[in-house]
Amino acid sequence: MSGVVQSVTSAVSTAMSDAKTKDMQRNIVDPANTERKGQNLDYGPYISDTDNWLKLSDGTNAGPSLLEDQVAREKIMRFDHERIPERVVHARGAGAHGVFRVYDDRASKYTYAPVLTDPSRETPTFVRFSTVQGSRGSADTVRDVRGFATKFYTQEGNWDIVGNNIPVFFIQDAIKFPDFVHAVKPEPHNEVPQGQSAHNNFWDFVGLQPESAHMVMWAMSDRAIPRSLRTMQGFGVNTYTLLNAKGERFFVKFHWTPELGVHSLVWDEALKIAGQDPDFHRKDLEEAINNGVYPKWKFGIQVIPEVNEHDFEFDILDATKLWPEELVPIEYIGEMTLNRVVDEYFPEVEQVAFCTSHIVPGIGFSDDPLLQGRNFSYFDTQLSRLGVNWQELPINRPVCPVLNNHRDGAMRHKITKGQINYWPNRKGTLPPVPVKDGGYAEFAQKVEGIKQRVRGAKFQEHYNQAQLFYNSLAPHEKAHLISAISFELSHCDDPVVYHSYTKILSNIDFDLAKQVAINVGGTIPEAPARPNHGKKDGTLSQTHYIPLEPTIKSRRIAILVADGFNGSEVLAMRAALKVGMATTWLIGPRRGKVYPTGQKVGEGQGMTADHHFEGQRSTLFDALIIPSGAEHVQKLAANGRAVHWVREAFGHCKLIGAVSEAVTFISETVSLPGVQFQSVPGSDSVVSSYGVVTSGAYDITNAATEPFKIAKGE
Ligand code: HDD
Repeated sequence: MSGVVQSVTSAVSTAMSDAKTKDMQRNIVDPANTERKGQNLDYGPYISDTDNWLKLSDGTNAGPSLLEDQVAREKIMRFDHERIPERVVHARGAGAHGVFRVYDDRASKYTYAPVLTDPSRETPTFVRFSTVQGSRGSADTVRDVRGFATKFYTQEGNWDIVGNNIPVFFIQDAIKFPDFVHAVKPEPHNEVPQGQSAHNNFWDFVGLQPESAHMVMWAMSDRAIPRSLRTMQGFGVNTYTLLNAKGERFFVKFHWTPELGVHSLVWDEALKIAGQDPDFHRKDLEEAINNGVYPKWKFGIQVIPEVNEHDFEFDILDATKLWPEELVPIEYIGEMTLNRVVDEYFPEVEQVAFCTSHIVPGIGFSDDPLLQGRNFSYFDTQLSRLGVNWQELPINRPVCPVLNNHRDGAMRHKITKGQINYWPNRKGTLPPVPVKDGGYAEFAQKVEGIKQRVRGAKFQEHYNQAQLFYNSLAPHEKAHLISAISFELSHCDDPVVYHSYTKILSNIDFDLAKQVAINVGGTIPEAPARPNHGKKDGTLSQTHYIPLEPTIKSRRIAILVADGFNGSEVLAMRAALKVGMATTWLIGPRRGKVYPTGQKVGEGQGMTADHHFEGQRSTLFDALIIPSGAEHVQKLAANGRAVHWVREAFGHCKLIGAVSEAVTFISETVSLPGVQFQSVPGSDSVVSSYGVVTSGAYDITNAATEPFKIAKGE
């Protein structure tokens, strides 16, 4: 097998991080940079009029339109066919380009795949994030699992990790997928609901399918309402294998851990944003990349040598189970940075097609029954979405040359020269490549068994890890989870459903089951269906994933003003926050000019408010600052929407900064429940509880170099 390593790595040239960018450029058209004088028809000629259908007219009366008008017919025909079938799941998505690099060659003890072992390589990647249930036009912030699909354009071909932001799945065997998806998707008789699982059929299904209990806990946790696509973990979910140069095989799970930590919205925010800005997540991704705050994830692997496959109380090939980190630690071997937004949505994000079966030498499958079925399904679904030649589309084609004897089919782009399109042939054209020269090597796995429809013995246990997850949550996370299940079950109007789900919950935690049953009017269990084992794993709570260095990078900070605010203070704050790579947004009584102290309204230079109080709500920001200025504070206090802005931000646990007169505005007018203000002896500062940071005066002298300090609480 060492020959394989040598030949594979020797084929590796220097870093090719821009290989995919260059490849895509072959298809990029830039209307701002063309020698063409203007619009032309698809077959070439210029169009002289694109607004009037050719008619038989005397100039006064319109007259009949003529079918001979190729300009009109081409325009309408192209429009009629703009849509392709949307993905049956994960229809709504956002994507970006990036690069992947390993830190060193430490993974070579597990694999000979250069993408995972060669630190001199920078592999181009494309990531598509998605929600699962809703259709293409649904909102971004709905409660749902998020897809996290990564395409690595390696020099050996494309490798896809088609993962989620949750490490486990609803079902164990792929044959159940159509049932699960039918149950979660809008109900067939009325196509309700859109973008959520809060309906009878979903809860009916999961109530009768206990293997989904673990995943349901995750889906009802804060993981399913992420603050940003950039602050989610990613998981390959399925068990793959790695093959090393000695021919040894290892089971592996893939992990993405975000640099900025794992953060979620609160449910009330998620609900409101779904209406206020349904594109919140895709815009956030674009905004961060355009501002140079490139989303970054560490890439980790959990590895189990083949000989240890059966050492665990769960089956390591069961996708409803995770591998607890205390048993199998994550080894971080590399990182991915997303650094380029797409040029055009449809050809890139809509046409990208992932396949779990797309792996490169050094990586293999396992007998994970969910993965085995997925390998068929993705490859198959692309045929109905994109047609047989989908792998030739710019976003899907590999950066390495592709040559074989596949031919023809609808929309074939490639033109292959020569007389030969079969093997073997008299000229020896395009022979298969032996393993020693880099050909893909399947692992020589010994298999024996009886043909039968079964699942492994350990696949029968469904609750241990659901308990582990629930036990590991922080108290506020548990409270959120209980509210989430209660919200969903409250939307079900068939009592059978909430009775059956309460039973499932009493297998996980008695108090959880009782609380939910009380909330939704379910049957309150008298005794737990099984004892809670009480074990915990700190890595399962998202509070475990905070950034190593506290940072305000990419945070959206609203500065709330009315006319008569302290202008130099605002300028200084903005400069300081910019140093910290946060973005600031001036929110005023109207969009456009607002006037600081010393300038008359309607006169003077003013400053530009980015939005007015109604136009953007507190939900769309991470923190809020109210500068000083007696007049502006008086006006804010008289404006119900401005007062609501602050109350709502407080209710969503946002940090609130207030300076001088604004402190009184907060303490007296807004009167936040539970917030106590106390003067600091010997200074003009006032401190308060619950993340409200106030100051007697803001020192603007060093502001440009010293970021405004926004501390959590005091
Ligand atoms: Fe799937 C899309 C993730 C199980 C069948 N899936 C899809 C996407 C993601 C996942 C992220 C969107 C890809 C994109 O952005 O284009 N799916 C998962 C995960 C699973 C999983 C993490 C469990 C480990 N999926 C799964 C099963 C089946 C499918 C068991 C079928 C047997 N999934 C599909 C699909 C989709 C898809 C129908 C729709 C569009 C597509 O594939 O390209 O084939």
